[in-house]
Amino acid sequence: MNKLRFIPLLVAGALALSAVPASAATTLEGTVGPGFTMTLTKGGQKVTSLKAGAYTFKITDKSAIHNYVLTGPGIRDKELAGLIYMGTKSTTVTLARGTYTYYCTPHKTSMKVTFTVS
Ligand SMILES: [Cu+2]
Repeated sequence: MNKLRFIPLLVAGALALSAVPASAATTLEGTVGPGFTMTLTKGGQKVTSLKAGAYTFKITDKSAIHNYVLTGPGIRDKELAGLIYMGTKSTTVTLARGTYTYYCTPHKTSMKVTFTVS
C-alpha cells in the first residue's frame, strides 16, 4: 500500500524533468556601436572562453554602419546583426571546441575579437 503512494510523485517528477529542454541555450549579450567597439558578455563579464554547447547571442546593434558577424568551427561568417540594421536580435548557435571570432565586416582590422571554446 505504501509503494502506491509514491507513484504519483514519480510521475510528477518525470514530467517536470521532461519540460526542461536537454539543449537549453545559455544567453550571451553582445553590442556593436555606436562607436567603433564591439562587446560580448556572459552575466556581465567579458567572454574570453566558453564551454562547448548551445548559446543564444543577444546582439544589440547601435549603429547603421556596423554589423556583428561570428565565425569559427561550424559557423562560417554568420551575420548576427546586419549593417543597416539597428536593434536587438537573438540567434541561437552551437559552439564547438576551437577559436571563434566576432567582427564587423567593414572595419575588420580594428573591430575583431576572439574567444576560445573548450
Ligand atoms: Cu564597423
